[in-house]
Amino acid sequence: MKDFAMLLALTEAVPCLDGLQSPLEFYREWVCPNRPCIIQNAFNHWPALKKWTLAYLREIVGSKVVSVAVTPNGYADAVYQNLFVMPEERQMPFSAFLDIVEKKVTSPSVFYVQKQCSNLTEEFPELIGDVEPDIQWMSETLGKNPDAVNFWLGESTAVTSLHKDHYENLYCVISGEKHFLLHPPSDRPFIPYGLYSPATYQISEDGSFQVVEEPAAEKVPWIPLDPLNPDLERYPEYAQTKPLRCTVRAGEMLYLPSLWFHHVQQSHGCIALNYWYDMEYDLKYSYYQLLDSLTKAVTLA
Ligand SMILES: O=C(O)CCC(=O)C(=O)O
Repeated sequence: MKDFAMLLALTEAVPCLDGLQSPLEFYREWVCPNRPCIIQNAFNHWPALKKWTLAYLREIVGSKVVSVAVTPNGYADAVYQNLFVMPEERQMPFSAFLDIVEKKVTSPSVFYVQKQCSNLTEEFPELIGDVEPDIQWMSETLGKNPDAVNFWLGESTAVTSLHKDHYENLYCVISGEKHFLLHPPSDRPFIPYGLYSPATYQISEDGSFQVVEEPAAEKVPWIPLDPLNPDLERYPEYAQTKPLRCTVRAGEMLYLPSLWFHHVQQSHGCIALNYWYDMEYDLKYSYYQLLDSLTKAVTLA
């Protein structure tokens, strides 16, 4: 009899494929069972792999004013002082951002281009020709186009806190590497959530940051736990989990299934793109909702 983890087809490591499968095979082996994998040689044909150096980006989009997430500590969208704190969204020329990444200019703050509003198509349309507006085999696998194509470039101190999304995510690293810490949706009972008032970092004239609360705004459900340094006295249930860790290197693509919890770090100046395809709100989603409700009922009891 297979145990629970086997039934969920989980393994100790994230499996690696050395090339593409047919859409049907990919659907059967990965999307339907909700299993992550790393795919090599999936986008060797993209000119971006050779072209996208910081110097090239400076030449093509350096003069554009873009949105950059700025924080004092590298954590944008994370729980801090019992608030859900979002970054200062600074509008700045991309070249000024690159000066910071290339350490031509020093700043005590942490800068990350990470706006998840399809910023590749919205803010950097000049770069689309070096990649693709969708991943054709995935669009065929899922029968839809991506909702967003996001461009990520930032400092090694920028961290994405543990969270999950309702997207089938194809995460492509163009240069550098990304370090993912993953939990399957079935770990939900062991992952703490709280409801936090939203706030944003705002920089003062003396360069220090203030956390400014938005009192009228709706509270945000978020995970207060840092999986790199979990407070097991406060959240003892988390000790029952076994996170999967993987590094996605330049030229590799991570298939991160919907509802998987992820925490992300990166090498300095890592350039990446991801394609977010909305998940199917099917039985898998309903089961997750059920698990979420049962967890809340037990936690509140
Ligand atoms: O690359 C990152 O920092 C975060 C990526 C992420 O959260 C996502 O792709 O959903």
